[in-house]
Amino acid sequence: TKKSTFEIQTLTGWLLKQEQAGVIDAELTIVLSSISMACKQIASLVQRASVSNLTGVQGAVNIQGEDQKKLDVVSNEEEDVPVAVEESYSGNYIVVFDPLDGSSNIDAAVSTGSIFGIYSPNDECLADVGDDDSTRCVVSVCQPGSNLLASGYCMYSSSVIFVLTIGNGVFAFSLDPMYGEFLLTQEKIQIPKAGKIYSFNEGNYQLWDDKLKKYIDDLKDPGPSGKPYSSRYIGSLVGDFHRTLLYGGIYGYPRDKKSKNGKLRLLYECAPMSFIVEQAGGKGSDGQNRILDITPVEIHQRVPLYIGSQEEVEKLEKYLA
Ligand code: P6P
Repeated sequence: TKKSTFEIQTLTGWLLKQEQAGVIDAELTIVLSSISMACKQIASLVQRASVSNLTGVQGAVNIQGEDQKKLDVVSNEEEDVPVAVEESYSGNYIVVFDPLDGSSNIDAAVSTGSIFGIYSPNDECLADVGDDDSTRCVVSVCQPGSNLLASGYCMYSSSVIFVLTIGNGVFAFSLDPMYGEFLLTQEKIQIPKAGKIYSFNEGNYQLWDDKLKKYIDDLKDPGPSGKPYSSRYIGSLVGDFHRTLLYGGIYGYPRDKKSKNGKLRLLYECAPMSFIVEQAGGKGSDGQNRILDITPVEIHQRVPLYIGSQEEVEKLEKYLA
């Protein structure tokens, strides 16, 4: 039966319910509300990019030497967001985030997304993060993804969808532009145990190791059913992951001869997505190890990522063993 508007829960209402139930505390409620507000602002910027001349490159490059899009810079406003500094850190939570993942898609209006993860501070300092930040010790993110208290993403696509887990299942909230509110649209999402969709950038095929090539070749074998796997790849982790979460299958960004640890970042891409997928009954692996068991030793550490339906990830792991 169709719910009346009054029954439909807003994200704000849902968070307050979780707080009343003692699942999260007031501070985490505020942190999550702030993140959802930031995502609404990024959604507005992304959807108006072409008309507000915010497409194209900013002209600078990021810490990895990649061209920064204008929207990368705007979405990641750091001036007014103090980097947590050990001596003055006072909050109880650390937020790691990728403000606009897949931003190379912006100019073609293809899905992009923001990814975040929330930890309690660890008592260790990760490391000096570089000369210009030598006075700052980035407060403890050197902990495995299994310590995540919450993680989520906001996908900017044909609709704007905020997907969140606080450790009791995966929930999706769709932005209703009429109210400017995220409304609960899916509860306790479960990823299909298997799915015949694989999402890899096969342009790198020649750079992959032979075991992986064999895996991909076998997915294309029609087999007794006469139906091979389908390939779907939009070059945006959030969009490719969201489709995998709902339809099943596997997304992979392998290591290759060019990039010995693959391309994706453990801390603010692979671990948050792996927390979500495990909460939905799926798996996140680097090909051998559970992503959530890996402790980062460097903030921008890359790891290979294979994530999706349990049976599909386990099948991949067998090929790579
Ligand atoms: P490639 C976007 O740059 C990103 O970080 C992910 O969102 C996406 O899945 C991947 O890289 C695309 O990388 O090498 O296939 O263009």
